[in-house]
This record gives sequence, structure tokens and C-alpha cells, in this order.
Amino acid sequence: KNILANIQEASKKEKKLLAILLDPDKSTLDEAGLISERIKKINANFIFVGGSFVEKGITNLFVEELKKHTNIPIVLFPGDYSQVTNKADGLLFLSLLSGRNPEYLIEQQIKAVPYLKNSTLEIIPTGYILIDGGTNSSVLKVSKTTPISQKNIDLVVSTAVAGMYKGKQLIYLEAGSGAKNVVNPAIIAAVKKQLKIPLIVGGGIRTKTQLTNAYKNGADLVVIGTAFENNII
Ligand code: 1GP
Repeated sequence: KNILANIQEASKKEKKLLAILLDPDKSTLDEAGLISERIKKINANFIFVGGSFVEKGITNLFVEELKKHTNIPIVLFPGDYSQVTNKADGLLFLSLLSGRNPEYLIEQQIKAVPYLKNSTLEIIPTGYILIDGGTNSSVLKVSKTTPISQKNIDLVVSTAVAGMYKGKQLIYLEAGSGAKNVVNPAIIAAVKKQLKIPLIVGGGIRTKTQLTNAYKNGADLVVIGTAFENNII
């Protein structure tokens, strides 16, 4: 179990990482082989699995099936505690720091604990920060929180740094799945400057230029979901 250590090491060496996000609700089990092949070709470092509205029990089956086809580490990126499965390798233990809804700051985390008893998952404390991506993303709807404006760089930076002081090991800047506007490179750069922990960026990234810009400005790991689903990458 060395997912976090690998991300930290890559960040130190400025080696950029890529994760493909799969939503178990949007793929069928018999697609797992094909999906794994495509991810291998892209040379992704991680497979993230999660979604905002995943039917109970589906994540477990989906990860189990994926595992038959791939050795790429599978990291859970759960929309809620019921998506936790021991079949994966790691878990982003998320707190939605940009929001003021206790359900996603601490309640969901408490509900996850019984699922984590005797778990072998690598649990990675992650500060999750929602930035306005110009679309009414599902995170927004489900969490009933307000994203931080792209103009409010200071607030994004303070939120990220507060997360680091609270002991988060990763900070995730999220524009929302399928976002119209990606996280502004100026925000990525400003956050990165103040952060001593690795930075994840995702939401709406669909072109090579957007990917390169995220990396150039300080993203250590970029997450791509929708563009992979739509066969754009
Ligand atoms: C969403 O950051 C991820 O949680 C990925 O977003 O689906 O827009 O690539 P996309």
C-alpha cells in the first residue's frame, strides 16, 4: 500500500500523474476488460472509481471485475460512504472543505467507519475543494454547497492551506464533472505555491492544452472522467 507515497515521490520529482475516473453507474460489468485496455494504452497511473449517484452494491462488483483485468491501482473516490469497498487498493477519504454542509465535512466520514473496520484499503485524508466550473455539477447538487468563485483565488488558497494544516495529505481542486470551465491555471499556481502536499486537479479537462496547463501550473495529478467516457482521449 503505497499510493500516497508514490504520489508524494512523483510530486517531489515533478513527474506528472494521471488518473482516469470511472463512474460504476455509467458502465456495465462486461465493459471492464475493454475499459482496462484503454486505460493501459493511455498510461494512466491510477483508476479512480466513484460517482455522485451510484446504486448501492454496484461499486463493489465493478471494482471486483476491473481487478480481473488490470494491475493499475484502484482508488475509491466515493460520492458517499456506501461506495466504500475493500476490493479497491485505496480510498480518498474526502472532506468537502469548500462547503458548509456538515454532512460532507464529517457525517459521511463517520458513517464510513463501520465499512472500514478490518479494511486493507490505504486511507488517504484528502481536502476536496469545489470551484465554480460554470455548470450545475452533480457534486453541487448532491452536496448542496456553493462552489468557490474562480475569481476568489485568496479563498481557494486559504481553504487549501487550512486543509493542509488540518492534516490532509492531498488537496483536490474540483471544477465538477463535465465542467464548462476548468480550474483556472492561475488558481492552480497560487495554491501550489502555498502547498507542501501534492495537488490533484480535475473537472472538465478534455484537451491536451488543458492537461498541459494544469501540469505546468502545479497539478501533480490530473483526473479525467468525462473525456474518457466520451472516447475523446
Ligand atoms: C470529476 O474531477 C473529476 O470529479 C473529473 O471530471 O468528468 O469533467 O473529467 P470530468
